[in-house]
Amino acid sequence: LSQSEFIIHEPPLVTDQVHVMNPHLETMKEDILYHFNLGTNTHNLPEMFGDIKFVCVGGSANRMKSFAQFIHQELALSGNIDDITDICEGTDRYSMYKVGPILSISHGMGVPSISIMLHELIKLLHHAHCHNVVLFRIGTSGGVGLAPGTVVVTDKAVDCFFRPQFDQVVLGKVIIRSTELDEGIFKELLQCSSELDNCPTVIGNTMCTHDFYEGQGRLDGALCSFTTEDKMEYLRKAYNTGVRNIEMESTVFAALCRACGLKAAVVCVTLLNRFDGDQISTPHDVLVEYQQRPQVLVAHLIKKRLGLI
Ligand code: R2B
Ligand code: URA
Repeated sequence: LSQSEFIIHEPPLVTDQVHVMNPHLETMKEDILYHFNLGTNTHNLPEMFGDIKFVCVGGSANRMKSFAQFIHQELALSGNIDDITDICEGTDRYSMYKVGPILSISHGMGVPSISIMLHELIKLLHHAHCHNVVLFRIGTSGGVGLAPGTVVVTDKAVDCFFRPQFDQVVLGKVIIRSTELDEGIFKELLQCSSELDNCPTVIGNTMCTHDFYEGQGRLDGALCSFTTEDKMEYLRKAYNTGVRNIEMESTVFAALCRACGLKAAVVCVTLLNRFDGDQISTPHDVLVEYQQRPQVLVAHLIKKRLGLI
């Protein structure tokens, strides 16, 4: 590609507003958020979502339901956790739960899936006139040189070449967007982790790939074109540039939030140390406990921000 095919996208300054960066939206009489089964003419979005201050997203629908139930208990809200229902039950693409000022949404696996969800989520927050919203991705990852169960709070989300950018092809041209995250929030999360038992946490770079197997240098996929030594060399290179975990959504999450002026953080637990293997062979109950760690950490920050502790 020639230089002229690269466009560097500059984001707005972070303010308390949600910036949808699309002039065409203003001319539309109705906006249908198809994958949420919500729309501006069929739902009163300001009434349904106007008070949202925190949005937590994660891959699995069940985990995001558990998070909604967990945060309901943590905030000691009235009502029964069994009454927390899926706002997107009209579609099985994503699940969405609202608990007080918190929205919990699933995004599926990989960049295309979370990207579709984020476009509709950011428009939803805009249509609902939300302000001062913070987004968290709470997820799982493969660790690079860390004990399994360590929580990584992302400093920079990097691509598979260790660059802090997300490349989007638009009309045959590559748009490059920065994936830098809010330093204030990741430092606040690290402080929160020091106030918790059983939540070992580090700040590090998170590498986002477009595949779980070959794309993450695994030797156990249906295809593999490299040696064990090639894998180890790539992981060592990643480690030396500051990468501490690998997952599949952080770059587009960071880039879209930043481009729309939203503060965001990525908090992922490591399920294994990739220097020691590729298969996830940890017992199920241990994995369940690991996956609660990002939830506990983010819940702690939310409770502090709401003045509950
Ligand atoms: C972490 O875990 C999933 C793959 O197992 C993927 O969504 C990710 O980012
Ligand atoms: N999720 C990933 O993307 N990679 C891992 O190794 C584990 C979870």
